[in-house]
Amino acid sequence: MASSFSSVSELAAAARRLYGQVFGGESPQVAVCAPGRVNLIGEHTDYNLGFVLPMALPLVTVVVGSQTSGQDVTVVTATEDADEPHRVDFILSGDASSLSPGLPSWANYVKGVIHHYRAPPVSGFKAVIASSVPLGGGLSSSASLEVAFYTFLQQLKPDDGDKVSKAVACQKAEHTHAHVPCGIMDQFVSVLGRERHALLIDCRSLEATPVPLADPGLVILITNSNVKHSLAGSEYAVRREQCEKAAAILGKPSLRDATMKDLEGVRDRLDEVTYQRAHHVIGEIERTIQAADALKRAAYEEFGKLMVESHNSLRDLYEVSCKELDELVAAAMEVEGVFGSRMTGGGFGGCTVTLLQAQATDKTILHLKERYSGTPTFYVTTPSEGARVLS
Ligand code: GAF
Repeated sequence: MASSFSSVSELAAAARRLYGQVFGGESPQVAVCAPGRVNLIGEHTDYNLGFVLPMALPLVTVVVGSQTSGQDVTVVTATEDADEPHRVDFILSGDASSLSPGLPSWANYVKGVIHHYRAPPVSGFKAVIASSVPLGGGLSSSASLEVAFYTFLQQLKPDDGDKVSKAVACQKAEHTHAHVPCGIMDQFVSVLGRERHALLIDCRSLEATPVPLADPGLVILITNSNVKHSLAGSEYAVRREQCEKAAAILGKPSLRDATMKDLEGVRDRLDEVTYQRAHHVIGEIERTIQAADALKRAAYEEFGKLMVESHNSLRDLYEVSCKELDELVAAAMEVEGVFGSRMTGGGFGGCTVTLLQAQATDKTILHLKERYSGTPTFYVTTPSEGARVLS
């Protein structure tokens, strides 16, 4: 009953076919992919150097392509978007101007990754992109594109870094070329994701602890609200600034270093909004550590309760939810067999993630369809491997 999505091999086959059509029947030398992610808990904590608990998805971005002898780059995307051309051509010149952000906007991720690639100069290439990660759905379509492209470049000319520095380079691409001051979560899990595991990532030390998540009696259901409110872009940067302001008043390097007691101690020096933002972040970091512990013990009721607390805090204190996400979470929690549900990702639309008993999957989907005022899309997912080369 849940939405079916293309497998990695189907997607790669489609990308190879398109490559042949566009480039005169040639076959690409290289094929790679990188996954999107769903964050189970730990929202808006990564840029506060706290903890997050995402998992990589079976939804991926595939890049197929070949090196060319010159400096010409041609990239074609198979993704449907009537507003933007599907093909971009540019020439890699000695200065950075050829990689300046522009239109089409999807190509900025490619340019950003070339710009931050750890083994310059990059030579010319032609490539085709295909993705099963819904665009702008809060499942990290952009990080999966960045990481897939970085992985593609590594096949053309190996770089000198480890996996963490690869994630950091892709995060920089997002900062400079998409102008989103994101944290490290999405790129990190897209590079380092592990099959059958979520990752507890310490966003300060950049160390990750895999947490087993492969219970056949348990389902991770993603529900796409299929709405994206325009606030998403601008409000993200505003939240970051509010957190930095709170940390400065607290006299701490980041909100990771503050406790609830610290926060109460400076309450009279914080305006109400800044207080609420900091309250969410400090509480969410605690919840994430507790949730990872609950997951290790297979204490799903406890985990689910923390998911709902996280959602309520994002709705009321951090104010990044919206009526559609609230509706989906409330409806999911009405179904017997559901442990917990919450919005996932940056917010203002996109997806919810729900943890439930496998046997309750069909009735949960039916109930959400019935109760949601919009048209949802469902994905029953399992934790998957990070970026990889395809044979
Ligand atoms: C977006 C960002 F890209 C992440 O870094 C993270 O901050 C997330 O929003 C919120 O937790 O996905």
